[in-house]
Amino acid sequence: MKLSVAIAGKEAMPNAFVVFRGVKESIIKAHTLGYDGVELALKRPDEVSKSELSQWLRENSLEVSAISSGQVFAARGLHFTDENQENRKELYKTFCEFIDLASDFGGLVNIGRTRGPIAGRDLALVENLFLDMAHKVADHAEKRGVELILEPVNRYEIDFLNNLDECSAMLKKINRKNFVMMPDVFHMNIEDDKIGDSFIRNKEYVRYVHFADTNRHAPGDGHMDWKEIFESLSSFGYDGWTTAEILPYPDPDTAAKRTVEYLRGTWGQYYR
Ligand code: LER
Ligand code: MN
Repeated sequence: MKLSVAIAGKEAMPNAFVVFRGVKESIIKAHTLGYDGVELALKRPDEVSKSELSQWLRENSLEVSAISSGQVFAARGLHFTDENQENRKELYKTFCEFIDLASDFGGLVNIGRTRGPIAGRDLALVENLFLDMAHKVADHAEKRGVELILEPVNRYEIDFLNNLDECSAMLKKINRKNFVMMPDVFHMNIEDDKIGDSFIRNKEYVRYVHFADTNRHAPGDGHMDWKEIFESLSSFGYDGWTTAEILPYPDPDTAAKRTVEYLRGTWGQYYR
């Protein structure tokens, strides 16, 4: 498995779930601390220059693990299940540009809270709005060789697609090769039955994983059953990214350092 950390630009909202801010500084820190990659949480596709990003990654022997889109929802209010046509156009344009960026960096674009809420509407209507946009972005992603990773998110953040089973059912309906899943163990701890069983039941779609402890602090700082997580993931040969998407507690440097020490230390056998 490979280890990554969630980062954002300097202008990211205070509530962005990232450890470091400022893309260049974050890349240097991630490399110094011993990460293999960074996940870029972007509000807008033009927040980073492609040439600078390549240079910083090259200088620090780091990869982009994925582009994440939570800030598109949190900061700009755009989402897949919006009925407003102007907003849908803006969301589609943003996703196409994220996909273009991912075709050079990492090849994966996340859909977390950007799926949008049900918000009291008829579920069939919401699903149709979601499926319509899902196919449009999947068409563009297919041309660019990019995969879309749908993330189950807990009920306190959004009321649509909360656990892995619900997400798999949606992915079956979408039925596109490049539409897969990004489980986040923080959300799974709230929504799924047994984390290990749920990973195994839904293994065909598991493409990328977010790591945090039960309190959303660094792995090892809560009461998550990491043995169950590593054993279930490795039981089906998962060898992809594990990205720390944690609160910067007690401060960003300590949280990022503790993550590396715990995962590469206690669970080092999975990171070779
Ligand atoms: C939000 O809680 C989260 O986990 C993000 O990765 C998705 O927007
Ligand atoms: Mn997440």
